[in-house]
Amino acid sequence: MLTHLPPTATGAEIAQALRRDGGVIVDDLASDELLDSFFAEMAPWVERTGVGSDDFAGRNTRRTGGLLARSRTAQDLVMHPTVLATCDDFLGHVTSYQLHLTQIIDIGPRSEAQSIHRDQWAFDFFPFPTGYDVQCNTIWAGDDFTEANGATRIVVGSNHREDGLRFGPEDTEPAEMRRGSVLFYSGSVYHGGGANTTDAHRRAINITYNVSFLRQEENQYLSVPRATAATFPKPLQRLMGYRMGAYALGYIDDLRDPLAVLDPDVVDHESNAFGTATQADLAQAAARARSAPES
Ligand SMILES: O=C(O)CCC(=O)C(=O)O
Ligand SMILES: [Fe+2]
Repeated sequence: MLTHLPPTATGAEIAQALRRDGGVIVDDLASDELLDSFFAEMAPWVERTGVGSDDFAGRNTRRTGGLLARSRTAQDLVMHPTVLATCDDFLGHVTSYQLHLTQIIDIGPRSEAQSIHRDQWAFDFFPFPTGYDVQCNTIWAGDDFTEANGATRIVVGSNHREDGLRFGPEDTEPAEMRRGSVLFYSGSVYHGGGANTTDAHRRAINITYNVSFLRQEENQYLSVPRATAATFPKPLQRLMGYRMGAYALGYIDDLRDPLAVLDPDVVDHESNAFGTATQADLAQAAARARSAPES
């Protein structure tokens, strides 16, 4: 059974449930007002989005991305303190994490279920060790999620299973939740969008985060015009990927911090472990990564 936690749950509590089950619901974390203004800002973009071109994307499902470029309110979801506290804990075994993708998933009336998968298969099916998580994902319910309208289906606990498995709907549980609640799920848990057997749309907001040493699924540097990104708060710019991943990943020209392209006054770059790391620090980091698994 999927656990439900109250909106007051801490990042540590959410991450603990996530490590155990691969998915957990936090109820009522976003207000109706926030969601109303988000969907109003996004409406023109959703309207002109076409349906998916294959079964996985959903032939009756519209996926509208670029949320940060298109909606001011999206920042409140992307940077929600409870979400970031959960990512801080769940991905605490790496130097930094980043925004992976932002997307409204609107499953149209009378849609087939999506096949059950792991989101981390996006990384060219690399078989990450069981227990070594590279993603912390959210699906916000933009409408009440019910089994009938296509609530995301989860194979609870499958984050501990081997890679490459196939599951049917009978192995899954629907993440039923009210509008404004959010499903946290790992990149390693088997899941999929449910079949929508109703005449209404099922809207979700999928916002995911991944370790900075892997590539982003939605390219934030190109999805959000640079002039727009330059107006964002620094922590959001960092989260979008204007930062070094680990010691040297993503620097510009003369080893400069990539944030300098948005703000020429930035000269410092975030300190990160390896510049000054001793052998003992490195051994400790390696041990942390190895023990992240089932701890
Ligand atoms: O729409 C959903 O509920 C889940 C979608 C999903 O898992 C995906 O597209 O990777
Ligand atoms: Fe997925």
